[in-house]
Amino acid sequence: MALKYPMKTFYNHLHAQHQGKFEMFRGALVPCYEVPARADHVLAELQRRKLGTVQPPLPFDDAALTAIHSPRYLNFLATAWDQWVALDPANAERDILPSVWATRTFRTDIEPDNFSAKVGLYSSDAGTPFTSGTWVAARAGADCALSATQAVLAGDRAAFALSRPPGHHAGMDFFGGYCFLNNAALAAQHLLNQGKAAGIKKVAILDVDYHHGNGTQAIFYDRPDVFYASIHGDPRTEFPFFLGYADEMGAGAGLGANLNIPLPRGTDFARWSAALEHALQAITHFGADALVVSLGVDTFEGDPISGFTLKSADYLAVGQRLAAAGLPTVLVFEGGYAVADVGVNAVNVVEGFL
Ligand code: FKS
Ligand code: ZN
Repeated sequence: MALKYPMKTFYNHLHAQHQGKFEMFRGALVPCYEVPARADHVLAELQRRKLGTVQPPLPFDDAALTAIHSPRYLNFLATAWDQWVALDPANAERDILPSVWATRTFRTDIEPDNFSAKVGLYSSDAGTPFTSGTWVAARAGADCALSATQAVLAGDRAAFALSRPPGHHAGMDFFGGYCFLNNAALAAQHLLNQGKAAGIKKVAILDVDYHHGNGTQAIFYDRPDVFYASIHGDPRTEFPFFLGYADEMGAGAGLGANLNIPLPRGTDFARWSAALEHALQAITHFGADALVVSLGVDTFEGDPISGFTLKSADYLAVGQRLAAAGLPTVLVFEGGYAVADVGVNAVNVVEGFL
């Protein structure tokens, strides 16, 4: 296949180190949906179609992480597994799952000594197991997002960070929704921090994952230099439930730099692509100099945990429309749980873009 230009994919070669066993669902532990095979399928499909080059990430130092995440949260992530196993050597065979949280009226300025309390302080749900290899995988995933950003800063039209665990539910100081480090936020901030010479002053994040990227929105909510736009399942019925409503438009200096387009379960591509048009027009109006796409393909009709009805061929059109925005673009892989189709769907976006 003829390529107008090659696209670099930065593949997280350590992603399979993060392999949760179970997530809590309606009082039972059920097998995780966010499995290593997801990324394996995307990689295989990229290679099958020979779309660009696949490479491991470059190593970035922790300063790129502290631009988004708090030091005490990063310290927790880096040490959590050792603390867990120190409680009981038998814990080495069990994942960490949160079970207690600092909800309204509780203090969050104190990090308790109790390990379960620490897990609760730094998390938002019991669907996100932390495993022996979670930190190593998430850290390499951040390097993928930063490497793809670096490629775009160096002049590439676009680059793809192919990694898991995903990122858009991770906040400044909490994990949840299968996410630990917010890869899209790291990419956006890196574009701003390193993009001065390239004339990058404003960045847009377009989140097309089925779920609202509550972490990303919250990180940039009061910022005028990062526009966050998201098309997602209505949080009244869909995860993450407590953020992602249409009346969230940003705060303070960031007022007007946040756009949520919640859509009902059952939404088809006609309605979804009208929302995409709306979001991209808002991004153009904002005057973004670069684009980060939170690329989830759980909008697919066959997705087991989502409610939209996009078909595989639709993702080609999505990629074409993203490219037509004409911005330097970092694509960051997020959700998509129809494991057998996730490769075709994600790579259709890449191919459509090219
Ligand atoms: C299923 C409950 C599902 C959690 C859904 C998390 C979605 C994660 C995602 C990401 F992109 F981050 F991976 N609850 N029994 O797709 O948004
Ligand atoms: Zn999702």
